[in-house]
Amino acid sequence: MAHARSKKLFAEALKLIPGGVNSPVRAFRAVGGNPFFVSKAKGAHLWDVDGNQLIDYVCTWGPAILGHAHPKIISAVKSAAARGTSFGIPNPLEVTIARLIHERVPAVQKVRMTNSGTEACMSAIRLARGFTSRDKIIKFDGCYHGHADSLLVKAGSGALTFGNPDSAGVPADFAKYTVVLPFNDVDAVKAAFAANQNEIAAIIVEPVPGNAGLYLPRGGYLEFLRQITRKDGSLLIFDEVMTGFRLGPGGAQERFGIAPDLTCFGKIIGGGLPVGAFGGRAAIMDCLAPAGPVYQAGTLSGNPIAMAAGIAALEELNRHKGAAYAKLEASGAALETGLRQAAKSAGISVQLNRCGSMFCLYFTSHPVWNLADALKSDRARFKQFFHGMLAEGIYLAPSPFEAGFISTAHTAADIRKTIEAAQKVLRRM
Ligand code: HOZ
Repeated sequence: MAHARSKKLFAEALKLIPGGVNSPVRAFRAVGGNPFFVSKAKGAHLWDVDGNQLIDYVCTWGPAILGHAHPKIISAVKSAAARGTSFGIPNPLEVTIARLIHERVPAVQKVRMTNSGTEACMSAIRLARGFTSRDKIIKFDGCYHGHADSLLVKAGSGALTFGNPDSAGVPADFAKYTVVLPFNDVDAVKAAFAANQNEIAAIIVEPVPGNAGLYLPRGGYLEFLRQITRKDGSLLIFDEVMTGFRLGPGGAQERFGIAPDLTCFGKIIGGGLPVGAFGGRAAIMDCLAPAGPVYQAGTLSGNPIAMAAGIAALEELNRHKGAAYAKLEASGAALETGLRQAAKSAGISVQLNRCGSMFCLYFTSHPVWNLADALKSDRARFKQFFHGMLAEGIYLAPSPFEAGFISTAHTAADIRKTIEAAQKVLRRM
């Protein structure tokens, strides 16, 4: 594969942009080498500036669930843009998207749009604190809820990959209100509530954590979080930035049958444009300004182009009575089976964790249920696998601590090609 153009662009980017990228994991530091620069994307495929074509399992870190440049989204964006790019005063599309979200996720009675998942989680935390008049929050190690100060404590994603799960620049006085616990550990949560009685404003959790690879909640764990928060008078916040509208029309909360008090969204609801949202019980949401005392705002929040893209994505996903989700599930299952078999026949121990169209391949013989398990996986092997797959035209997330995403545009042939590439690469390892 030729890489000269990407290499040249990255050298220039390094002079002008910190680390050469606008979001850390894109720099390939977890796997070594230079990132490639994309010139266009269509369906399940990317083309880099050197003309290489890749099957894409990053899907812009989740939003491209319908594949890249979906015609319905492109046409919605074009016609919205022709009517104006931003108004700073309500537009009808904000009401449409709020209704669509509420219809698919009934626990979200009211919703406020933001510009990113980070903003959504940051604002949901402030709201939980304002509503409960309590300061502390519980989060789980390896979970990543964006880069707001109180959430960058034992965080996943790039923070974990680059060895700074506790970021510099976060005052200890802010971090002290964040109680960090291992995921899937019931006793740790019970002990934290016992030690902080009437002090916990909320638990924030990715119901299926996807920022330290991917691991699933053990049976009954999410139910337990629901019960203990309800009993204590604290709130349960689901960060569904990745899982929302992906693990089913109603996200992880529908899949696992849990109604959280607040939910954070991002990624898919913007159809590939910068959008986040948080919503939940009306009584809580009405504490937000201007209805209540908790302040939150944004010039570009509810932006008409972003709303049009999000509406098109949500409507398209729900056409044909759930066929999109059935296809995502089938593609996920086929990829899972193929990758497992490829590893087995190469004699390599792996854990293939999958939930619907999200997956992760850890190089370890031990099951992965939390961050400590994930950290025991073999990162050198992952690097080898990543680069081997890239050379075969398959783009996986450039870190052992990120989830892979499948879109409805991935065909059976794409999945087959991916499995064949994995067979070849794993045999050589
Ligand atoms: N936080 C995102 C992955 N979990 C990465 C976003 C990006 O680098 O584009």
